[in-house]
Amino acid sequence: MTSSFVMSGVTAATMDPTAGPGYGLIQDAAIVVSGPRIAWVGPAAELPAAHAGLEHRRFDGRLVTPALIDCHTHIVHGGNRAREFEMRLEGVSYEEIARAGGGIVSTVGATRAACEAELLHTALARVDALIAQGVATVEVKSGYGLDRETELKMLRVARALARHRPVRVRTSFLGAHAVPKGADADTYIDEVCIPALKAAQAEGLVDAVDGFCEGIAFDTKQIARVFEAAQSLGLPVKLHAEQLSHQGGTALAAEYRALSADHVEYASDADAAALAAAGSVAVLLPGAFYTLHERKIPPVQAFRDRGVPMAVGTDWNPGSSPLGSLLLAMNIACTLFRLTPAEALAGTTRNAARALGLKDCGVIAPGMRADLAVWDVAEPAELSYGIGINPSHARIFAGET
Ligand code: DI6
Ligand code: FE
Repeated sequence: MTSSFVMSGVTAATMDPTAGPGYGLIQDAAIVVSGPRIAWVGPAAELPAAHAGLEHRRFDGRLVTPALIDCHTHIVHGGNRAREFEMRLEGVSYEEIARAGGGIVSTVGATRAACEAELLHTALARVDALIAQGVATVEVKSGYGLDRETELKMLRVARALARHRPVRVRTSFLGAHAVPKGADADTYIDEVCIPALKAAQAEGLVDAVDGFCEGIAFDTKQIARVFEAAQSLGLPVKLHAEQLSHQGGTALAAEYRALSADHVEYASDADAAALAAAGSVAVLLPGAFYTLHERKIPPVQAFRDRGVPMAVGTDWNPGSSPLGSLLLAMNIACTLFRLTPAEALAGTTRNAARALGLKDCGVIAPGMRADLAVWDVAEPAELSYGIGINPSHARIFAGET
């Protein structure tokens, strides 16, 4: 049941860009929630008389932010790859493991073997962990099927998550994630990936189309064919680009006015300029950087200088980023990529919404969805500062607690 109420006794980090850079902080704030939307936010002393008679819920000076948005995950998958973690610690690289038939392709085997109920069960546990940290919107990718049946199965499970939990799910079709064992990459793209995309779209399972542009995956020509198919279906695109090497994926993504280019460790200054011109978001995924012992830091200063919005996601997947905490992703983004805590929070709210093409969340402002997170902290930098700490006090999802 949604109702109308006033959240009072809060500090609000509105993340409203019109309030200037930083958190858009309002001390001693009040937030009016009206059904599933925010009706008003401002200093409590200025609460309009029209709202004064509503039920007041007091929060004892706690911080309220937009609910968090994890804009890049692979939380629907079978199995785990702990053995590869051990192998990497023994000195074998991620690429070597992938070329030897491990990596993404090994998760494909486990995901094909799992039934929908099993995949849903494990994915719900992951969604619960995110929700417990104030997350209200989660992007979920396919990409561990690499055949029509399993890609669609993954996307159906992703859609089911939102029927089982108070969470909003955006799906990305990631058929171009890896070349299946024994297949030819071009044949796979044309005869399996693109037809599977069309079938998934026909079932209403796709919100965006993603790919992995990398030496161990697909080149720009192959990804361009997938993007052409996406465009003909009226679907926006995004891309895993420049993660392990520079392949030109970021420029390609910009050409197709992608919602986002993700990872982008090896992106150049020219890539940053292209993203800025296209209005695309750079999604930083520090969990994969950390897990793979990467050295090349994304060109954060170039993104700042060019005005490229930066988002931060978990990339939660069983191989390169078994990271189930968006708060920890924010911490690593600050410590290893040198984001400011304000940039990290913008990266999991306002800019994460933009990376998903969502205009109704990620900011506390009138008319926005009442997706809010209440934290047991005094100031917003604490959200990025803590390591492995969860200060979540409450979460409001579309106006409901
Ligand atoms: N880049 C990533 O970090 C994940 N996918 C991708 O294209 C890794 C997926 C995996 O290792 O299973
Ligand atoms: Fe990923």
